Amino acid sequence: NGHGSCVLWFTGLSGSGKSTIANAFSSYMYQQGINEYVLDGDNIRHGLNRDLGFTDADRTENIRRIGEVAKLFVDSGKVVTTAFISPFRSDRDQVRALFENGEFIEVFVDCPLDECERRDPKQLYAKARRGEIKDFTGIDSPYEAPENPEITLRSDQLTIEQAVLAISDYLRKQNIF
Ligand code: GGZ
Repeated sequence: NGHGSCVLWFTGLSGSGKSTIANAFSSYMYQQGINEYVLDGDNIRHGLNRDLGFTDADRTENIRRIGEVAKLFVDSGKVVTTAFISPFRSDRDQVRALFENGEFIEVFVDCPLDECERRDPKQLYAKARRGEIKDFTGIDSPYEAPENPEITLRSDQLTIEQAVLAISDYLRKQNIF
């Protein structure tokens, strides 16, 4: 299958839709016969990174390791999708530096905090507001939005299908698909 390998690095707040869009795009790629894999909290934070929590230092180490794993997948010829908050710009930029030009595609899942908080599927924002979870991104831990992401998805204004199309359009224009 003659596609290029790359990493689609999703970043955004908890509840912004990163995992939902990443998994929808993964299904789309699978149907196209693309050799792809998704890294997310389920397969990374419960395994390789189970020793890490949510301090700034632990988040930095989480993203560093995920970047290195993503690099291995890209070297093996896959399109790898990652879905982590990755709140710190410098951490994302260090991951970017592991890749060749054009291989690291930052996908900013841009959803206003009040909308993420309104969705609150796991009631984590409510817990953070009550002080039951500390260092929660957007509440008492920072989120540094990307300054020049390759793709921005206003997830509060797009359907999942529109988001999938926006990513596939970008990859086609870059001659990756
Ligand atoms: C942010 C937290 C926290 C804190 C637990 N802050 O919505 P979710 O539940 O399913 O996704 C969030 C996930 C964030 O893990 P990441 O590995 O993506 O974060 S980072 O990139 O910053 O390392 C949320 C849950 O874990 N969660 N505590 N304090 N999100």
